[in-house]
Amino acid sequence: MKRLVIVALSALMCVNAFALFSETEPNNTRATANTVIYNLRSTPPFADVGVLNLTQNDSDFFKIRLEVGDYLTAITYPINNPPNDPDTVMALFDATGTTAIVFNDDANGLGSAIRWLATASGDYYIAVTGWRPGGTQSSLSYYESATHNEVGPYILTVSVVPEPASMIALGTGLAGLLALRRRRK
Ligand SMILES: [Ca+2]
Ligand SMILES: [Ca+2]
Repeated sequence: MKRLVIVALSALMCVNAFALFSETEPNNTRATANTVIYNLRSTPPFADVGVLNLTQNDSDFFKIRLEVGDYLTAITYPINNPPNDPDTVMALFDATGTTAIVFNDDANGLGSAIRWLATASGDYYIAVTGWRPGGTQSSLSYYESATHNEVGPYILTVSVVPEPASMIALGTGLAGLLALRRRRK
């Protein structure tokens, strides 16, 4: 019983997978998105972090698998002159849509952050590019046909946790196990 509780607690408390991912150019479109996060994916909760690089007119696309109820958080952090350079813009797209599900320009300094509770299971794409004046930051073309002068390294962290309901269910189950254990003593 004790071991079961420890295993359950570990599943609740720990990040299952953690790896430093990188990018392979070209990854400037949804069609050429890097699958590194996609391939590393394990059962949530999990998190990964990558140190990536923007060059002039560059964008970076990463494919990720989400199931209904998965809560995605992605954050970019500029390294050159933190937290402002390079100035990033980030968006989340599904497999076919040309309008972002969510997008953000500045969240921490000029870095970006997005959060989304998946309402449909499927493949999604995190897109990061450099800020430029004008343009529509929710549009796929802002990322796939980027024109900007934001150059330099940035950190991208990606985490996925289960929906709150399943976390509550797991917590209730743990409380039940502990109560059962106390009664048996
Ligand atoms: Ca790129
Ligand atoms: Ca920004």
